[in-house]
Amino acid sequence: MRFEYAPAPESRSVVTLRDSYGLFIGGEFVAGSSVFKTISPATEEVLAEVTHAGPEDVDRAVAAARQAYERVWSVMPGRERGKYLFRIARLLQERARELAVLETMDNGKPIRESRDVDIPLAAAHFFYHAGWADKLGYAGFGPSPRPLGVVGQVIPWNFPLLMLAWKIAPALACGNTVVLKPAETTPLTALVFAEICQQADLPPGVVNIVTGDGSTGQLLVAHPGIDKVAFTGSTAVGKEIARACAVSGKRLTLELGGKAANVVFDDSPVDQAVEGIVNGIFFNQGHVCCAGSRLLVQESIADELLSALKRRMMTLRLGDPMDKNTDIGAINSRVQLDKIQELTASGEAEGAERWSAPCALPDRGFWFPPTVFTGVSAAHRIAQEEIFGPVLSVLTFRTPAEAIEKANNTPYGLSAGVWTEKGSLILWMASRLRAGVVWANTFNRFDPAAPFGGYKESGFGREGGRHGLEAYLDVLGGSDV
Ligand code: TAP
Repeated sequence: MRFEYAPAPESRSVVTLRDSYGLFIGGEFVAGSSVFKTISPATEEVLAEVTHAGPEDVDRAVAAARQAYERVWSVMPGRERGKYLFRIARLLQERARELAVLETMDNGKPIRESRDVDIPLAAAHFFYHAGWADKLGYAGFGPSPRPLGVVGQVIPWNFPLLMLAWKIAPALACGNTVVLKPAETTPLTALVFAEICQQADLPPGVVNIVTGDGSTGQLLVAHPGIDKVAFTGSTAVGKEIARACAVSGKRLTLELGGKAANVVFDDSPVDQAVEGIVNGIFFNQGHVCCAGSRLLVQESIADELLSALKRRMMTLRLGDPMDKNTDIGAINSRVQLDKIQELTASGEAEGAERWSAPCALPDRGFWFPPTVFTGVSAAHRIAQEEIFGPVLSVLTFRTPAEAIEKANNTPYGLSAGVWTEKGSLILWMASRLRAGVVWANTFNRFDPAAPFGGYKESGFGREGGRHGLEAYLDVLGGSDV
């Protein structure tokens, strides 16, 4: 049954947008070489003008980070660093509503998700890593692991503030300073985060934010003053960065794409599995690296499960991301929409059957309806390539062994899901799935204490948990932090 809801738009009044934003270097907002505009993908309205950092700007930011590293941050006792991180975490909570609204305006994701997932998890990452700052000697990397130095961090647009938190919180907790480049289409919450660093009295230069496009990212990762690069984004760009870092001796972690299998066995409760499938692929419009974009369903329940899934998809509300009833928001950019359209057209051309939930798409902005492809074979592009949109490819299997073979038949290895009531089958599957995270009877669960990362073309290194600290420590070092 479909309930009609009156619109319940969240107010934008909590956000004060500036007309233009500078770069955040050495604790201050400074002008840069040129500017670009950031728009709302739901309405195409211009939100603000943002500075494009060129070579001199990146030089300045790296120099500020180096100075802060040598004079202040690397010599500060861990318990003092921890206080700053706790302060940032509390400020993120205090400004949570403003950050959630701004994230939804700039990214297009439903306010329910930015309010209930992105911002609380970003604060949780700072709380979690604040706790580690004075306990690094007990993390299992020797009695006094040392920081690495200045870290260059480049993040994507799908979880702008959350990805920033995943990068900055562990780096700072371990005693490193950072220069971070947010994605071109979603710079605004990173710039409010810069204000939060000022509010927290973070020593100048410990965090520097340089906005810009891929060329700014390229300048940052290639900069000789950077000791470590941390990147989240596409596998194509990740490979380019890996090549650049290989000859420079910089430390590197890469969190790249995925094509996760969500495997549903015939003994799983169908309604619960349907919720997990919907959450797995339609959360954040499917702009999720670990999205459950390939549904592997046991043949004997395929018809029943697909009917239930389509019924559920017909209840999903697509539209204004600021409306608290909205389930599916806007696609983040025209470029991403084009990519989704191109890949879904290839699915039809290669013989798969497309079904989209009937829903009216708004006239302005970038939109794509929740879509399922059946009759998909492992060779189809929609079974192999990351679509990064609200599109599910369905394949069937008969035995657990066949499920494993199909699930692992991908160049990626970031995440997977298993749905069955048999605990032994969950363990059997989890030990054979080549994926960094395996969820059982749930999907898309995140916790700062749980390490996250991939195999194969999904990258290397872990973020979160004790394992995530290793990426920001010289584990062979000797003196105190
Ligand atoms: P990318 O094009 O790879 O962009 C990621 C970031 O890198 C952006 O800030 C981008 O800047 C910058 N960049 C682009 N070219 C660069 C270069 N040559 N050198 C250095 N930096 C460069 O990916 P995207 O389109 O933003 O994000 C979607 C992809 O990211 C998907 O494939 C998704 O799977 C992956 N992703 C993975 C994860 C994890 S945790 N594994 C998480 C989120 C997303 P501009 O935005 O200015 O172009």
